[in-house]
Order: sequence, then C-alpha cells, then structure tokens
Amino acid sequence: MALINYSAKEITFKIVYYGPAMSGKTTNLRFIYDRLPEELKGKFTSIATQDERTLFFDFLPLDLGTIKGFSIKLSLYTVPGQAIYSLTRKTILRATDGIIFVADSQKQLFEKNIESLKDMIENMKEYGLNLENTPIILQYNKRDLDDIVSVEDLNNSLNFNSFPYLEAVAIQGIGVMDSLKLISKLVVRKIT
Ligand SMILES: Nc1nc2c(ncn2[C@@H]2O[C@H](COP(=O)(O)OP(=O)(O)OP(=O)(O)O)[C@@H](O)[C@H]2O)c(=O)[nH]1
Ligand SMILES: [Mg+2]
Repeated sequence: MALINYSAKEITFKIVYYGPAMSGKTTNLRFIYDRLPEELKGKFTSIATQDERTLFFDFLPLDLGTIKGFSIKLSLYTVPGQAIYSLTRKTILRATDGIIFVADSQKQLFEKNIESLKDMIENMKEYGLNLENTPIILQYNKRDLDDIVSVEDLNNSLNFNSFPYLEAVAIQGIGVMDSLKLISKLVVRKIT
C-alpha cells in the first residue's frame, strides 16, 4: 500500500526489482540513476560486495511530479538474487506497491527464472501481497546475448498470469525506462 503523508501532501510508491542472481536488477537502477536529471533523483544507495553482487539491497528515490496536488515519489529497490540471501529478499518485499521481475534470457538460466518467480510469489504471501493486489511486470533481459530463450518460451514458462512483459538489454539501457514507466503507471493507477 502506497505511503501517504497528508500533511506533506506526498505519496510514495515502493517498486521492487526481483529476479535471479545476476539477471540485471542493479544494472537497471544504475542506468536510471545515470540517466535522470539531478532534480528528479535522490541519492543512489547500493549495498554490495566487492564484486558488485547485491548484498542487502540497492535503493534509489525518484520524484515523478504532482498529481491532484500530491507530489508523487517512487522508492526503487532491488533484492539480492543469490540463493543465500533468501531472508533479505523476503524482507524487501514488505509494503511493495509494484514489482519488476527481471528474468535472465540466457538458456542455461531458464530454470533459475522459474525458481525465482515461485520464490517471489511465495514471499509475497507473507505480506498479504498477491497477483490481484500487486502490479507485476516481466522484463526479459539480456536480449543482446546469443544463447537465449525465445520470448514465446519465456512467456510459456513464466507468464502464467498474462503479466505485461518487455524485452530489455539493461546494460545498454534498452527497455529500462519503458519498464519503469509501465510499472509506475500501473501503481499510480491503483490510487487515482
Ligand atoms: N550482456 C548483458 N549483460 C548484462 C545485461 N544486464 C546486466 N548485465 C550484466 O550482468 C551482470 C549482473 O548484473 P547485475 O545488475 O549486477 O545483476 P543483479 O541482478 O543485480 O545481481 P544480484 O545483485 O547478484 O542479484 C553484470 O555483469 C551486468 O553487466 C544485459 O542486458 N546484457
Ligand atoms: Mg544486484
């Protein structure tokens, strides 16, 4: 549920980038941070190991502008994809308004996407989040690589709920802003 501060006339939506290890979640946030003008973005916080793997989370606050006199803010988070950080992944889902599931298109990681999506839906339950009350979009990332699964097969294995989906090459910024715009539209629509 969006965080509404009536006295400050401010609404904050929490968006989480979820997905298997190394699928490109942090890369999405970095691109957004590098791309947006100063006045729209806050400080990018990344808690990572030396080899850049997310250890706890990444966090980036953004300003979307004003709707009906309320300033609309987004808090973007990424979860750590590595299996050992299971508890952190769950914790980060608390009070989430929308999720971008970043899937890795590489053939050898096919199963990892399925496992991660199952893990996400299981973890959502803990906080009363489900497919009816939480907008979710799928981002099929790493479309630049050679040995990748077709979009059709990704949809057949992951998209059991007709989630909106996009193709991306996060490392080049392709699909990154479109994913952010789409999830923003879906979460904002819920309260307007
Ligand atoms: N070829 C290619 N590489 C990518 C793409 N997106 C991300 N990568 C690379 O994939 C690796 C992992 O990216 P991260 O963004 O750190 O992945 P993550 O999902 O945050 O990983 P965890 O924090 O461990 O969960 C990095 O070397 C990125 O440069 C892409 O679209 N294409
Ligand atoms: Mg990361």
